[in-house]
Amino acid sequence: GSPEILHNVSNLEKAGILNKTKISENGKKVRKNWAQSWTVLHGGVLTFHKDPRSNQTGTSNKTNQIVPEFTVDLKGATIAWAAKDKSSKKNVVELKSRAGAEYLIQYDTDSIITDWHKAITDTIRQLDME
Ligand code: I3S
Repeated sequence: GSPEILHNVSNLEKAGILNKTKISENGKKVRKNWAQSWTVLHGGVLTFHKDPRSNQTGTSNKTNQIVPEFTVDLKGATIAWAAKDKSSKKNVVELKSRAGAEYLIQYDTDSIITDWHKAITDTIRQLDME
């Protein structure tokens, strides 16, 4: 019944717009493909959704659908502020999954990326204790 625990639980749920790209898969570098993504942190999993604007087919009714693109299981993942040589962008966070994939997430507004960094860090710590 501690308020700290309640506070942490609410921290583990988050959603918003981020810029993201995968940078490696199975230890192999892949070409960056920066794209804006509706990003949801829920149940220890990050889900990146396709940018609806990249999927427009005229006036079709599908243009506003939010379609998941890929997920990152945060169990066993690591997070760090990215070194300068990882990207020319500001406020870049590097996320490595236990499965061995690496991603960069980025947002120009300091407070927004700081909140994501904290939420993901807290989630990883929480999962490590389970
Ligand atoms: O780390 P890199 O390879 O310099 O990343 C840049 C490239 O992916 C570039 O596209 P091309 O693959 O067409 O060269 C992107 O447009 C840049 O955004 C990437 O660098 P930043 O520094 O923005 O992460």
